[in-house]
Amino acid sequence: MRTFSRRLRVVWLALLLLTTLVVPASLAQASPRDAGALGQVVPVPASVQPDAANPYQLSPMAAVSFDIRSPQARQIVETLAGQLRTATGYPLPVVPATQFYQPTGISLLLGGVDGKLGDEAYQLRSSKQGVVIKANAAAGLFRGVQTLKQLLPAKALAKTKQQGPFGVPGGTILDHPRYGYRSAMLDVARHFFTVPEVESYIDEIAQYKINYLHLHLTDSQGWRIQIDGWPKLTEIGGSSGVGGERTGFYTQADYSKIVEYAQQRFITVVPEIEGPSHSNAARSSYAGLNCDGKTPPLWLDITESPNSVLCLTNGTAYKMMDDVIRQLAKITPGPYINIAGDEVDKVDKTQYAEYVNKVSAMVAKYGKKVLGWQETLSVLTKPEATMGQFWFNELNDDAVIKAAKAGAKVVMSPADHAYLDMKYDEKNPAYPVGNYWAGFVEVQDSYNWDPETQLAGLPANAISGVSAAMFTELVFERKDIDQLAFPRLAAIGEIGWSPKSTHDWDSFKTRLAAQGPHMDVAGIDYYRSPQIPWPAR
Ligand code: TNX
Repeated sequence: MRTFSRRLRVVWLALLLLTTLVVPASLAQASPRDAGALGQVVPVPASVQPDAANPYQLSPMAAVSFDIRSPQARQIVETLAGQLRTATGYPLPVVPATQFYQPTGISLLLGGVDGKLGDEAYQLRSSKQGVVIKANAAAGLFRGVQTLKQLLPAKALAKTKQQGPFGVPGGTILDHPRYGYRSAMLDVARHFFTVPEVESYIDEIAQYKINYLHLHLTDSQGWRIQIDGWPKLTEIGGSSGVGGERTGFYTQADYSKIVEYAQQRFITVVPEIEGPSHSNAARSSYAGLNCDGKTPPLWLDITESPNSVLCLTNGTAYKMMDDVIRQLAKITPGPYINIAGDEVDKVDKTQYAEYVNKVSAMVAKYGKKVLGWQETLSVLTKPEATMGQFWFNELNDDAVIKAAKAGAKVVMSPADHAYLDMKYDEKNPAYPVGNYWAGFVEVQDSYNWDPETQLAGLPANAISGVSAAMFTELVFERKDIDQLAFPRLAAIGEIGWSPKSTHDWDSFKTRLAAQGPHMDVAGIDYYRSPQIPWPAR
């Protein structure tokens, strides 16, 4: 990253002083047309007060400044400045600012936002003098910068030099999330995705204010995280994948790299370990995980394996899970560990309840909170300590509602709206990519639902958020992830972030269309759904 030497900074300050006196007014103005409209943002902000007569135009003299008290704010502006320098060709020095003094340009400051709105809330004020983003914490500054990037013309973020002007519409945005948990789930078990592939997905989801990355690390087709003391889990269990393709695993150092990369984008990683079902890969690795003491062959099919369920009577599975949870807890700074527990028709009911409660206790013992799929909510002895991820109606509705009334939290990811691995329609994406067991899910289907009404009787205050889930049985390449996630992830992101009162398909599709060029410059290979009035390329 470019740093700004002290001498250059002095020269620049002198220049700035000079130009504020002599730059003609015409250079400091953007026409509202160039500036676009405040509020053409996804997710739509909680409140927008346009001041069309007062747009900002990024100038060659602009500085990008950070609250002198916040090293994280500095990191955020360094990244932003780096992204804007390429296309604009402006020097955009990174300099400190205080509440009392901000150099002309873009400033990130702590404070000045109602503390009750939380760490992710921010205020963005844009005027001829500059853009000032304020927040209670660095997380809010980061979210505000995502909004700013959407308000700038896409070309300002291009990877080659562009002609200005680079305008930002004038006015004030005050924004904060509806839900504190807005996740993207990525299944790296069915098909493995490398650290750089996951990192590029993190960059993409961050643009839509997603704040959790849920990694589905194990399943019948593969075990993807190295566990000390259990080397065969990755040697054998990591050597498979659907169709024998995309095999591999993360060392704990790789995993930490992902965690850190996500953290820098204010995204928290939630690791998920499948069990007691979906466990063929583990069973193939260790004989002790099988009640007959024999390892079944690796499972490469897209369907669930006939040998999916761990043996729960000889103690080995619990010994392994204790090691797995302890080690994961150590390398996971976020609060949650996901213990899965889904699709357990073949599991003895008593053994299932014992598994869920024992593994939940391990998670608590190692200082983390329990997340699991909705099935776990049927058998929990401590629902108040748990968050269940809802994925399908009419599975165990009454149990989900009962657990929620007893204090469990619920994350909503209904498959017919929020499963990103579903196809948009019969032809898209083209065969063999994408599933359709929950039906085809066009962009409008992913947008038109509400977490509060998805499951009748679920208390609204039990809902902690939403998750856009990408299972990968039928997702083969990195570009397939883009095609499936975009633009539907933006729809789920908006449902999780924006106030319910702003929910409106016509507004969403117009705002989403305006973001098409931004996705193009970000290199997102999105699906050009015919439902969205995309501008021509
Ligand atoms: C259902 S969602 C599953 C996954 C599959 C997915 C495919 C859930 C808890 N179980 O095992 O991969 O559908 O869309």
